[in-house]
Amino acid sequence: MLEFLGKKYKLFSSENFDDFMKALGVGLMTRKMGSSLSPVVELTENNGVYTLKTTSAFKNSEIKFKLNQEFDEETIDGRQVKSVCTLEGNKLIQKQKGEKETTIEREFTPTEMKAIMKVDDIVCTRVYKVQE
Ligand code: ACD
Repeated sequence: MLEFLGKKYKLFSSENFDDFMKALGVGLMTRKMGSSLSPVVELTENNGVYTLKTTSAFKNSEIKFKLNQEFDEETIDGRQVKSVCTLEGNKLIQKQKGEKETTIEREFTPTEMKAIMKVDDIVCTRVYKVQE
């Protein structure tokens, strides 16, 4: 069992999230709200089905997927995309194909999770610390 499954990671620092959202066409009010939040991310697995939950005071999101299998996803900002997730060691790599292609790489350690999110030429880095 992967040691980071079932751990809750809370946002600690964030760089370029506003530019990332802007490139996706997210409006000003939602961007302001999105930037002010400290979401909690949790990845779990049951019989090969992974669940990635993101919770915050404003919006919650939950996606379920099998590794390497394309699935339909509605993103937090309401885009309809085709996503595929792969796991490379402790790194969950999510590729979303839609009007824009985005990649979210989440690297888990026992104490923190680092998400690198890319769209166009924008790179957004968010670091989350494990909640005890
Ligand atoms: C996180 C949030 C990851 C968000 C990644 C992609 C979403 C794209 C744009 C965000 C749009 C609106 C922002 C609103 C809320 C942000 C937090 C919501 C959490 C469910 O993993 O940190």
